[in-house]
Amino acid sequence: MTQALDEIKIGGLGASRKRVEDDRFIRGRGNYTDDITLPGMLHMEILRSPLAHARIRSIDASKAWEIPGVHLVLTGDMMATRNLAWMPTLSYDTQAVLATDKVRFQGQEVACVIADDPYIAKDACEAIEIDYEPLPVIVNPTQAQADGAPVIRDDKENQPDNVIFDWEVGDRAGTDAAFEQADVVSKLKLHYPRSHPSPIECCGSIADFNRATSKLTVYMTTQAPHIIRAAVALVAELPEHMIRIVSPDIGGGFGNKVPVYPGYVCSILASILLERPVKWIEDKTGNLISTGFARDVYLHGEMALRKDGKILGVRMHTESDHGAFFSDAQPSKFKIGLMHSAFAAYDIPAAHLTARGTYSNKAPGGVAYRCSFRVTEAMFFQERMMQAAASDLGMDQADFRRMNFVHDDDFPHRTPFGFLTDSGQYAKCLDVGLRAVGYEDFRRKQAEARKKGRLLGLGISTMTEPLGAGNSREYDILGIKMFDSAELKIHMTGKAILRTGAKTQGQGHETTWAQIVAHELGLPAEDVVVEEGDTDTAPFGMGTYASRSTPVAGAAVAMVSRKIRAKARKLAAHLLEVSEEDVEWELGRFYVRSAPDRGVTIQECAMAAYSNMPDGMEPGLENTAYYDPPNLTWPFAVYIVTVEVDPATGVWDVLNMVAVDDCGVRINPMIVEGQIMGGLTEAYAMANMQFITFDAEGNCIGANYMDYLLPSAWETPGFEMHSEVVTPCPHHPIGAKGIGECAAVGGPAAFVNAVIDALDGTGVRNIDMPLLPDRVWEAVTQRRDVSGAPPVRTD
Ligand code: MCN
Ligand code: CUN
Repeated sequence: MTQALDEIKIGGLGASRKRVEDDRFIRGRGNYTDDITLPGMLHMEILRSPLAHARIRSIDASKAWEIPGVHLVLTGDMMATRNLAWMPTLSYDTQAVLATDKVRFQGQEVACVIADDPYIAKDACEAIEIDYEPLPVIVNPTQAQADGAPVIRDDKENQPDNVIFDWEVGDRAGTDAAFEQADVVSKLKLHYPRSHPSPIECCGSIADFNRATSKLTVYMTTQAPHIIRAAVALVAELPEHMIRIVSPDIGGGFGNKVPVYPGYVCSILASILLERPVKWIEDKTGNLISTGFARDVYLHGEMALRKDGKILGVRMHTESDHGAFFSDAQPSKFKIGLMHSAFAAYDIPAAHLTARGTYSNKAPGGVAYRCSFRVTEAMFFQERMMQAAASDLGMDQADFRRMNFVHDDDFPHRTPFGFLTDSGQYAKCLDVGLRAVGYEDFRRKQAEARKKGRLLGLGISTMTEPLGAGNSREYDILGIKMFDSAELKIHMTGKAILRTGAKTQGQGHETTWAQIVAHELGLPAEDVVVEEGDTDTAPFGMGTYASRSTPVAGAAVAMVSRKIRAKARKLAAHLLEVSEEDVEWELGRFYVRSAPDRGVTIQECAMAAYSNMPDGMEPGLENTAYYDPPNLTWPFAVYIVTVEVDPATGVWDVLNMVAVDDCGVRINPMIVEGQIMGGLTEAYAMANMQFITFDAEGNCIGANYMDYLLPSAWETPGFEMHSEVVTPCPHHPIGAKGIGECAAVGGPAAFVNAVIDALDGTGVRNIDMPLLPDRVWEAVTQRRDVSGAPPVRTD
């Protein structure tokens, strides 16, 4: 007699519901920061340093002030009078807002002009005269640590050199012992180039300080509005309740919109000084040259192996180039983020990581670009190392991985560096991938092709990613613990509004959160509107990055729905005139256990909450949940690529790419596939074409889309995605794990492994990314490794 709803029909868990936000995006009706115009609004432009390292002898802004339409010129000295010339970074360093003493990278913010329109402001920037005294430039960790190297951060006490940190983790003695027992030691040196998230929308803000109300409203491109509110309150010493941060629609974040940038700070100060709204919209070069870089890491590794293929131990050393300020955006206490999540999927008795970070005359880097805080580097290193080790042992790539995988019944598993993974079916994922790509068959074809001089290759990569920062015990941002929140209000007609502390930048939260509510309450997803990003209305949360939204805010959505259901049950008992214990739940409806025909819908309960509640019950049907996850979620994936390399040109083509992702229960399979496709595209770009480098003077090569290549649909290969392996997260209320970054994390090694596999027998062990044709050609023809960042031509 039950009348259970069809969950897929109401857009619940597992429905490939079309993205509701796309209705406005594809009609050009989105509301991005630059779409917002306020009465009396002024425009700000930033003057950036042309030099990578120079002392500022003087700044003369008098000509800029004289230009009609200019309202304010901000310089470092003026910022200093308000104690705002420098700001704290998320990694407990300081960063210049506007340079006072020196410029430390090309593109650094030196002055700002606020004018009637952006063109006047830009012209006025050019009228500012600055006398620079050039200083020697450092563009990599080797130069940073050379004898007599200039000290970049001479502004800091106790900073005699350019080393930011020396950090280690793991078991040094145990690892040494493992290497003593090894039959084979496999070694590899890698470089992960500097890259940039490069979202379509650049960064920007509109600060609006209203003297009459004392309220500061800032519309801005931030992935974490509440953190910004807290930072403004603490740094600018404004009362927190008088600050409202609004993230409107965001045109892609990918990590670029996590940090606090000087432009935000300057527009806020300008608005306070001028008592007018001030808009700053970064241009593309400003975005590429100064914000949110990722990677830039040198990796050295060694693996201790038994000759039967068992891994006994791993040593890793990383040299990371952080640019002029250590502003890694990450919430752990670990200096090199979650780099030591490496090898979490493999059962390895001992591991040891040493990490050194150095300053250079480059823009601050270390932002996590589609990566849970350097997991991209960790997984790249892991899977390149796995391939090298299997080759050194003469073992099959797949067999070697399978024999070292953590087993399905071995969870929770303590990784060699101390994380606790939650669940997974690693061998099964691998088998699905191998079958899909036709592994045995391909190996045969490869051998035949080789006889004819054709170079085919197959690359395997696996990845497991710690997603969901925090829990609050281990993760915090400047002392604010990591958790998240959801607030659900059911209106009397059974329609609802849901707000969370996360902030979508294209991931589709407006669609998927409603699906969780539908699953928990049986309300049609279309009856639930989702709102995020306004600190005056959304519950406090830590924002969206590290694919933490589903693991944390998504869990809060389930929990708040359950609180609502608990109250609705009391209302149902009242309406049905039975005791609460006699009431049963099925999707969307409570009924009397002994008489299943007698029931009330969740909508009827909602109406009763406002019109017919039992005596003594608080009216209304709304609640808030804060969720502190017990652990990170650990999705797993296998990516397998086949390629053909043209030895005459070094060009390589992807023949096939198979992705097997296990992110636990999928809320919206179509959105999950979109996330994977996007991540694989970025992975392909990184492996194939993308890098940012610097010449000896510190000039940024990659500050425009002629140099920094984005793959279009034309060059991006097709991807075959598999979803048949589902290992629910044991500690998440609906069993979901994060997915937003997995493919970008695990993908690059699959492409590189495939090209290196194609060169098997040539003695080439490594070509560093990007695998540009000239680098591959050089490796093939010279039969040698091609390492480091691509050289810069200065002719
Ligand atoms: N999802 C799902 N089932 C799961 C897991 C996720 O249906 N088991 C859905 C979620 O409901 C959400 C999407 O997939 O709609 C991504 O969820 P999640 O993995 O929780 O990641 P976040 O929402 O926290 O997004 C952050 C992540 C990060 S850190 C980067 S970087 C990145 C990424 O998302 N930036 C993106 N994907 C992006 N996609 C777009 N379009 N734009 C960005 O800026
Ligand atoms: Cu890792 S880039 Mo995302 O965390 O915003």
